[in-house]
Order: sequence, then structure tokens, then C-alpha cells
Amino acid sequence: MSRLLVTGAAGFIGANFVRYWLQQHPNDHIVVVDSLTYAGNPHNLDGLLDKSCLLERVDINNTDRVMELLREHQLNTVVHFAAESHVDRSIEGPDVFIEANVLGTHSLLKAARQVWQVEAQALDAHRFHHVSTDEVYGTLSAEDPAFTEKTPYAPNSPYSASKASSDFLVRAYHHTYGLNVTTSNCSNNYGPYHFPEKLIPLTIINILHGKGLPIYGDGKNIRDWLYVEDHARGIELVLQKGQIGETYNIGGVNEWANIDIVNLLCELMDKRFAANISLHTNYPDCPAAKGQACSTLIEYVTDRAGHDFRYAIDTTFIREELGYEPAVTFEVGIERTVDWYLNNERWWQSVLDGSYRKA
Ligand code: NAD
Ligand code: TDX
Repeated sequence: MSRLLVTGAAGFIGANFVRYWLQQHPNDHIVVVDSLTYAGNPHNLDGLLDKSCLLERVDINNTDRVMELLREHQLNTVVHFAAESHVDRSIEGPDVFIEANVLGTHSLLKAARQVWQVEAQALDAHRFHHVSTDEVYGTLSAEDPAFTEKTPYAPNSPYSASKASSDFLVRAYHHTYGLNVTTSNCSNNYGPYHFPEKLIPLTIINILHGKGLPIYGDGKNIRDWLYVEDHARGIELVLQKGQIGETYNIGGVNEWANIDIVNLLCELMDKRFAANISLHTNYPDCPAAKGQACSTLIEYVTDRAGHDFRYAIDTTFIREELGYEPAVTFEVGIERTVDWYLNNERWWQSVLDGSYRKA
């Protein structure tokens, strides 16, 4: 039985991870540590919190409190999601990215080393898994081969630079102190509980409200999309079978230009409105409620500064070493995601009106 400290699990991927983990390992004990920034929403954990899954509102920079939790709950595994995650915000204000992603990761590493190694509790059984991103590898041209674990780091945004720094700190704690670490670098996730500042949920919700769909630059930038539960499955495999000190790339082998994703979402919404008349009543401002195509909302806007052109993950290593394959095809995952947003208006309305912060 594992006893996990999961950081940042009031956010998008961490919440999906905890949901998935408790389905697969119902007897495990989880302590979620989350400072509940704007991206942290306790409702993301609705139905999960009880005496064996606790949410502690703690900043990962509070090393002493993290150490207390590790000791008090005899936790032997850290799965570290907590971070500032939005590239646009990192361009507007990088400081908090350094505090949360660089200093915060270092604080957690210090806490884990102190409790697991210096105080010698659970010495051999411990594991520190660090959740990182493909953005640390920089940008690809259309012809470049996809990122492998051996691709040199070349981060371009304050966000990706802060994640790269945290990856190096994790590496250093393994090489210098022998902390049992693993790292995964994943491509773009999509699915339920995705905060509506990111491309896919923003597009779905703006379509419903008849608001413009901002496409940065020419819309040709490419991302590799993975259904969020498949990210959780990849991390589970790394925790169970991954080699200590190793890095694993996780991706969907599913590259899409942004404009194509947005057009696809427009088509899916056109179809939902054609099939369900009650959507017309609920969302009268949506073009589909007025007999128009949702794609009429597309607006090309000023490009993101330093916008990376293409990310793509070569998944050979995790496939061959750990037998990893994504389980959810993009066709299924994107329909599921659209339907989740249509069926969970209360969730995203509370994010849009800010009431989720009073939860
Ligand atoms: P998110 O922004 O939705 O959630 C981040 C969570 O971390 C929030 O709940 C927030 O309150 C919490 N947090 C932030 N700073 C904290 C601090 N100092 N102390 C405690 N908690 C803090 O992010 P996400 O999209 O779920 O991403 C989770 C992790 O996965 C991040 O490390 C991110 O870099 C990585 N990642 C994300 C993607 C993606 O597509 N979203 C892809 C690859 C990797
Ligand atoms: O309104 C938009 N219009 C637009 O064209 C937004 C919000 C984004 N975009 C573009 C920028 C990117 O090329 O869409 C693409 C996806 O943008 P985001 O959803 O902001 O994601 P991205 O910048 O690719 O980063 C995401 O994937 C990797 C996560 O936010 C990171 O945390 C993760 O590491």
C-alpha cells in the first residue's frame, strides 16, 4: 500500500490523477498539498475527500509543514504537480513562476530528503516523482524529429525555464544525495477540470457564449495532445516500474495545429446544437443557436511573445521500457471533453464568476 503526498491536486491534472489513482488503488492513503492559487479549485476533488484522502491548504514553499505531513501520515511517495502552469501568465509576471516552480520544488526536495534520508524513515521505499513538461525541450520545426529523453533542454518561456530548472534540481538531488526520483515530461493535456484560460476549455466555453475565439498568430503552431487520464496512467506506470533516476517522456503522438483543433471544436459544437434543441434555449448567444456556424467566432489575434512553433513527443522509451500506450483515442477523448463541459456548467460557471474561490 502506498501513502502519497500529491502536490497541486486541486488543479487540472493533479485532480484527475487523484481520481484515477483512487479508482485503481482504493486502499491507498493520499494527502493533497495545494495552496489554492487561482488555478486550485477544491471542487475538482468533489467526491474524493474523506479520511484517507485529505486536502491540506499548504504552500509547497512551507518546508516545515510539508515535513510534518510526511512524518504525521508516514508518506512514502511524493507525486509533484504543483506549479504555475500558464505560459501567458509567465510572460506577464514571471516572479511567481520562479517562486512556485523553482523554489517550491526545491523546498519539497529538501523536505523529502530530511524526512526520508536524514531522519531515515522509509529509507529505501521512498519515491519522489516530478511531473514536468515537453516545453523544457524548446521548439521544433515542422520537419524536426520529435523530442526524446536525450533532446537537449532549450526552454524559451519563463514558464518552461522554471520547469527546466525544477527538473535539474530533481536530477541533482538524485545524483548528489541519492534521493529516489523519477521525472516525466508530458505533452499538452486535455479533459475534465481544465481551467478555462487554456485553449481547449476556453474555446468550448467561448463558443457557448458567442464570444470570439482568439487564435494567436496564424494558428499554425502545433501541439501534441494527450487525454489527461492517459497522463495519470503513464505516471502510475513510472511509479510502479520506472527506473530510479530516469526520465520518461509521455505523449499522445497526436499533433494538431491550433486552428485545426479550434475548427474541430466548432464542428463538434455545431453537431451538439443540431442534435439538442435545449442547448439553443440555454445558450442563445451561441452562433449555432442562430443557425450560424460556430467557426464564425474565430478571430486571429496578436501572437504570444516567443511562441514555440511545435511540440511533439517521441514515446519510444516509455513504450518499450514500461509498455505504455495511451488508452483514449483523440476522437473519443475530445468528444468526452466537449460533453463534460456541456454537462458541468456549474463547475465552469463558478470559475468564471469567481465563486469557486470561496469553496
Ligand atoms: P494547474 O495550473 O491546473 O494546477 C496547478 C495546481 O498547483 C493548482 O491547484 C495550484 O493551486 C497549485 N499550486 C500552485 N502553486 C503552488 C504552491 N506554491 N504550493 C502549493 N500548490 C500550488 O496545472 P496543471 O495543468 O494541472 O499542471 C500540473 C503539472 O503538470 C504542472 O507541474 C505542469 O507544469 C505539468 N504539466 C502540465 C501540462 C498541461 O497540459 N496542463 C502538460 C505537461 C506538464
Ligand atoms: O486563446 C488562446 N489562443 C491560442 O491560439 C490560447 C489560450 C492559446 N492559444 C495557443 C497557444 C498554444 O500554441 O494554443 C496553444 C495551446 O495553448 P495553451 O492551452 O495555453 O497551452 P500551452 O501554452 O501549449 O501549454 C500547455 O501545455 C504544456 C500547458 O498550459 C502547460 O502547463 C504545459 O506544460
